[in-house]
Amino acid sequence: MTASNKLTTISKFLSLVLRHEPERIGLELDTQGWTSIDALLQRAGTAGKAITHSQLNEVVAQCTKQRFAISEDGLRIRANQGHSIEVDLDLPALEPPEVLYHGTAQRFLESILHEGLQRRARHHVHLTANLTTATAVGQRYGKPVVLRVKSALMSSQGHVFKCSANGVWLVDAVPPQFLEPMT
Ligand code: HQG
Repeated sequence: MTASNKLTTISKFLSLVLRHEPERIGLELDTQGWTSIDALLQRAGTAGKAITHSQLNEVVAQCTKQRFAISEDGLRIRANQGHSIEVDLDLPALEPPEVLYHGTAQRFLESILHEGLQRRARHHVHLTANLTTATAVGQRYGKPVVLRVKSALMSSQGHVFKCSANGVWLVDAVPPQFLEPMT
């Protein structure tokens, strides 16, 4: 395995245990999603997925999406967003830009325009201020389509927006009247 493949494998493993299934390796996250780095490395080793401290630091530092954060004291780690398990990231509500984007697959479009955007397995609907990012996100599920979200209007009508440490905009749902497919 190349060094970069190895880091991708570790990154996926970290996403799994820090966002979705910490119990898979007997790990506990606190209410804000943090866990001890020592415990994580030790449990990963026991589970046959040995990770060194420097590999962990490299994954955190090199992740283009900055998926993970290390605490100021350097002892703990958490995922910045994307959880399916219950965590309180304790993010402040923030005024969104006028417009945000959501990338999805063409085949979901009809349902989305009917029901609005729903959070599905995650805690929030994920939006981005960056059109290129939205297209890349949509591509994961098929032929991509990007929806324009009237975020400032939503906010003025009481919808609460938060922004994760890695710049992903989070909202509970987007009703269809705030959505506009881009052509
Ligand atoms: C779709 C990646 C039909 C929604 C990215 C999406 C992101 C509906 C899928 C992060 C629907 C859920 C999240 C409706 C929503 N009818 N389909 N009413 N409402 N959907 O993966 O936003 O690599 O849970 O459009 O960068 O695609 O994990 O959400 O296609 O920030 O770090 O249901 O994942 O980051 O899929 O992606 P997901 P997402 P990471």
